[in-house]
Amino acid sequence: QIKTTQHMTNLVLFGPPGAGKGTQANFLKEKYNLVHISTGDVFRFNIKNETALGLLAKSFMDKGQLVPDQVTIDMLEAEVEKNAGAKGFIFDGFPRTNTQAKALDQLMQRKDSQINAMIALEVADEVLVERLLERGKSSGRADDADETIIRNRIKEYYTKTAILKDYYSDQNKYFGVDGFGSIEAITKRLCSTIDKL
Ligand code: B4P
Repeated sequence: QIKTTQHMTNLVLFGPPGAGKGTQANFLKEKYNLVHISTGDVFRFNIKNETALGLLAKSFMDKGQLVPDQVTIDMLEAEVEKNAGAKGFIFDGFPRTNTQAKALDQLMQRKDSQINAMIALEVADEVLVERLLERGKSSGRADDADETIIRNRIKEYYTKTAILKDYYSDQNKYFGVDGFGSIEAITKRLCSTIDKL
């Protein structure tokens, strides 16, 4: 039996809250013909539709905390299964913990595939706060509405998520990209990094 899934390209788009993961993933998915899965977007869709998952996720997200691992992993796996024929994926906002990274590796293995690279957007904290407060003026997102919650999200990133740099560096899969500047300039930097892979 021919296994086509081994030709998939799977990227993790990484970075602190407000680094521009969602913004950039929208360009990259078109250019590279990949399925974009944003865990934040899936949670927000569930919140809007008042599902049980949404209700649970909201109680964490509104405080700027991470949603528990198992809930997030189950949701991510379901999203990947929904797109079984994909040429590959851009994971945006996942993984955010070591447990999630291991679960993602196992999931990719089950598909005879792997994560090819983690592309990290590097942006200074003060720029993140500024961007999220700006978005908060119109987004209606409770987690963008107040500086204390935004700083809590950044703190969660440093305590639970930033360590994933080592996880992917150890496998020679970590690529840092300067995430400061215009959206177009950052897209160009990302594409030149991806094209070299
Ligand atoms: P996410 O939805 O992932 O949100 P984010 O961290 O705000 O995202 P992002 O980096 O994508 O920023 P964006 O492009 O929008 O997570 C929200 C919450 O969901 C988390 O706090 C957590 O509670 C929960 N969650 C999600 N995934 C989880 C997981 N795996 N495990 C547990 N919990 C999870 O950009 C931000 C703003 O900056 C936008 O307004 C944008 O227009 C602007 N911007 C972008 N690039 C810019 C640039 N170059 N210059 C100026 N502004 C720019």
